[in-house]
Amino acid sequence: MQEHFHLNTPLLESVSMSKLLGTTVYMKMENSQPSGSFKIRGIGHLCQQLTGRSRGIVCASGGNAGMAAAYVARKMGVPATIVVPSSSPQLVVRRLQDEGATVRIVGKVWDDANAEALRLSESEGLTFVPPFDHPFLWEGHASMIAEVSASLGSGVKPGAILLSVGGGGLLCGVIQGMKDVGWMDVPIIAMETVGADCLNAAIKAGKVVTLDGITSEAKCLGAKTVCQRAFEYSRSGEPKIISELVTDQQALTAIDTFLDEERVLVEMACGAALAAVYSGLIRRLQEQGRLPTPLRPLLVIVCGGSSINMGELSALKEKLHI
Ligand code: PLV
Repeated sequence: MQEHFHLNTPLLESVSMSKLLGTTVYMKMENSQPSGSFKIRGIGHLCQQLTGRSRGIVCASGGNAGMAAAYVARKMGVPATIVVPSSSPQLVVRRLQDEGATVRIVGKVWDDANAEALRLSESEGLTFVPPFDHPFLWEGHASMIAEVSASLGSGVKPGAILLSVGGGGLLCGVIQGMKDVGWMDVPIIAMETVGADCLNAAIKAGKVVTLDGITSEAKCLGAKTVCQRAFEYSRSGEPKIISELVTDQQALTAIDTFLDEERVLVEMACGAALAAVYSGLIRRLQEQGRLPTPLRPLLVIVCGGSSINMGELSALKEKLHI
């Protein structure tokens, strides 16, 4: 079996973001992974650990976990069934089918699709692949921080790490990687959109809560409940997690700016993190003393995503009046 499915992605310096923030901004380009997002790291690792002689895998996904699972299944020669909610754009369904997966559309949001995936794993004897809540996923995602640390060179630490939160798997994986390289004193800025804000809601409530629904267009951030481990990290204070929200408009504007400046198209889930730079949020956190001034280099996890193309971008702009 091949060693792993993910690639060592480029760590690029963004001239335009560095100019905006007055510090060097590094972008970890997870959009360039096979299957289009960081998800391949965790899902590749998890499938290697769990799948063995599996009859097939089943994964419920907003899109990208499914893309990664379908890719890995194809490489491993096992069938993949991906369950997506009806909120996933048609282009995701097509891309999943192009990967060779059987696609089922069930329910309105990811949580509905997940219930169906669990049912299918039992009734059909398929290996269940969770998109964000599993230690093997976090172990796999952690490799991204090991790569960044190796690229930056020994002794160089970022001043903060900026990422998006859906169900919290990326957050847990990044923290795992930070533990491994001794970066636990580096704060994380954990971004969600209003209406897909399960981590922020849990922090406010002081306990894990389940959102009534997902009203954001960032469907790949649309888990109604954050994973327990992510919430525990947010309480532990190490690393410090700054949980912030942006609007869909801000996330969409960020995608547009990123396309212009870096010539890379990413989806709304990723736009949430980018918006922290472009909307002035990082600067505001510095003014409030929640991030240091001057700030050592900022590391942005460009998590990527396949739920976007030029048509989808135009449709989102129309819908959100931008
Ligand atoms: N997307 C998951 C969960 O959706 C999925 O099924 O694909 N950035 C991108 C591009 C993503 O696709 C996701 C998660 C995230 C960020 C957030 O990662 P998480 O869920 O590990 O916090 C409901």
